[in-house]
Amino acid sequence: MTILIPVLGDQLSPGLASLRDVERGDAIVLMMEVWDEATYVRHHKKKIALIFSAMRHFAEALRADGWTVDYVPLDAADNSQSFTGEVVRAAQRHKASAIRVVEGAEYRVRQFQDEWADRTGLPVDVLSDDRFVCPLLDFYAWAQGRREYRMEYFYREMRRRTGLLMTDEGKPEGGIWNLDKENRATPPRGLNYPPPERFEPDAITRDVMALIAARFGGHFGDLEPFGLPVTRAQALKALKHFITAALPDFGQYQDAMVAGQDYLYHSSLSLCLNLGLLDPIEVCRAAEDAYRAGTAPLNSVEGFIRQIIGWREYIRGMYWWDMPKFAERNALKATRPLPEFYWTGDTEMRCLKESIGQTRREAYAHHIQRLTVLGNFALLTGVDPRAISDWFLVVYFDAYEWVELPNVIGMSQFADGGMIASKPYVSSGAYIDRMSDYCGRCRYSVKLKTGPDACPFNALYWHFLARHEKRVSGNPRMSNMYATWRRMSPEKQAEYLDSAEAFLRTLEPAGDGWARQST
Ligand code: FAD
Ligand code: DLZ
Ligand code: SF4
Repeated sequence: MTILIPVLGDQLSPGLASLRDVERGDAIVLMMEVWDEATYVRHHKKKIALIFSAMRHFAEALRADGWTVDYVPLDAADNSQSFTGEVVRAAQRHKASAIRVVEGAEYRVRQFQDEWADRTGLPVDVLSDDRFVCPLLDFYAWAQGRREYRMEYFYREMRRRTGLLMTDEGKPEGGIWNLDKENRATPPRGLNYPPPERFEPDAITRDVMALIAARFGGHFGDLEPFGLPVTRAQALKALKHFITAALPDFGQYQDAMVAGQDYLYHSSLSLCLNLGLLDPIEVCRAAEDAYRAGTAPLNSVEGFIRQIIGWREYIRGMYWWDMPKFAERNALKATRPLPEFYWTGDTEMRCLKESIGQTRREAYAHHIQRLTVLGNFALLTGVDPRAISDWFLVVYFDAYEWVELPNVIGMSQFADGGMIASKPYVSSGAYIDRMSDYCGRCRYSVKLKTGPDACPFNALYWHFLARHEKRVSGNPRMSNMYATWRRMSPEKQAEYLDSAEAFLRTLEPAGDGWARQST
C-alpha cells in the first residue's frame, strides 16, 4: 500500500493534517514546482523565489524527519508543469493505492483536486485545512442568515473560542474588545524603526534565485536582495524579533505611513503564516505572552491578535462563502483599465510612487499603503476590480487568492456592494497627508483642491461621490460627505468634476501581459 501525499506550496507545516496518522513507510510525499502555478498570474520574482526556496527547505526537513519525498523541480525534464499532471504521473510512478491531500486554499486549486480521483482512478481523501482557527463549516454557520457580515462580531467569537486575551470570567481583557481608538497616532520624526529580521540566502536559496533569474526575468519586481525567511526556524526567529522589537509600538502607529520606512512596526509575518511556516495561534500566543509579561501594551497586542484571529480568519471565511461569485463582483460597474504606472512606478504622485517602489523592491507594502493609497486610487478612478485584483495578486509576497481577493474586491474596492466593508474606503489627499509624510515633497499640493497642481485625490474624491450618488449616498456613514457635496454651489461642483476629468484623461492604461500572459 502506498499513499501519495501531495503537499502544496503553501502547506509547509510540520503538523499538516495529511501528514498526521500515517506511517512514514507507507507514504510518498509529493512536492511539485510547476510553471502553471508560477504563471497563471505572473507573480513577483521575489515571491516565486520565496515559495520555491521554502518548498525545497521543507522537503529537506521532511526527509530529515523520516519521510520519503518525491520533489519535482521546475526544470525536471518530464515535469508536466501542472498540479494535476504531476499527481497523475506520480500516482503511476509510485503505484499509489490512494491519495491524501489537504484542501487547496484557493478555489481554482480545489477544482483541480476534484479531478484527481477521475484522472488517477484512485480514492482521494481531501482533508480540511485545520491550520485555520475557524473551520469553514463553523464560518458558514456564523454567516448563514445574517444581513451584515461584520468582522467585529465574528472576532469576538474567535476570542471566546481561543481564549486569547480573555479573563477567567470570560470577559475581554481590559474590559473592552477592540482598542482601535488608541491606534491612530502619527509617528514623530526621527524614530528608530526596527527593520524586520532578514536572512542570508543559503545554497538552496541561491540555486532557486538563479532559476528565477533565468526563467522569470520578465516578471515584475526585484529578485535581489533576498533575505526573507524560508524555513520554520527562520520564521520563529522573525516572530521573536517582531515580538520584542516592534510589537510594543505596533498599535499606536499601525495606521501611519513614512517614506523610506517600508515596514514601520508591522510584522511582515503574513508570508510565514500564509506559507504555513508559522501557526496563527502560536503567533497570537507569543503576542499575548508579551502582554502578560508586561513587555507590550494591551492596545498593541489586542490590535495585532485582531488582525490574525479576526481579519485573517474572517477574510478566508468570506472568500469561501462567496466564491466563485466573489471574483466576478463589480457593484460599482468599474471598467477602467489599470493605469500603467502601477507596474512602472512612473507617476509624480509621491504616495503612489513610494508605495509602488517599495512593492517592486520588497514585494511588500503594509496594510495602510495597500488600502489608503493603492486601493483608494483605483477605487476613486474606477479601475476594473479584476484588473486591480490581479495586480495585488502578482505583487505581494503574501498574496494568495483566498486572502487577496476579498481584501481587494471587497474591503478596498467595494465591488461586493458592502459585504465586507460598511462603506467605500475612499479618502482625499487630506487623509493621506494626516497619516503620512508623503505630501511634503510631492509635486502636487495637497492643500489645492482643483487645477493641474492640486493633489489629484482631492477632485477625484468628489468625482467618485458624484458618480456613485445613487448607489452610495443612502449609506449613513457617507451622509456627512454627501451633505457637504450638496451644499456646494453648482460652479464649485463643476470645478471639481472638470478637474477630475482632466486628470483622468492623463492616465495611460497598462499594456497587456503584465499580470497574465498575453494570448
Ligand atoms: P501586520 O500589520 O503585522 O498584521 C499581522 C497579521 O495580521 C498579518 O501578517 C496578516 O496575517 C494578518 N492580517 C492583517 N490584516 C489582514 C487582512 N485584512 N486580511 C487578512 N489577514 C490580515 N494580506 C495577505 O496576507 N495577503 C494579501 O494578498 C493581502 N492583500 C491585501 C490587499 C488589500 C487591498 C488590503 C487592504 C489588504 C491586504 N492584505 C493581504 C491584508 C494586510 O494588508 C496584510 O496581511 C498585511 O499588510 C501583511 O503585512 P504584515 O504581516 O506586516 O501585517
Ligand atoms: C504561488 C505558487 C507558486 C508561484 N508556485 C507554486 C508551485 O510551483 N508549486 C506549488 O505547490 N504551489 C505554488 N504556489 C502556490 C499555489 O499557486 C497555490 O496558491 C496553493 O497551492 C493553494 O493551496
Ligand atoms: Fe499623494 Fe496628493 Fe499627497 Fe501627493 S499631495 S503625496 S498625490 S496625497
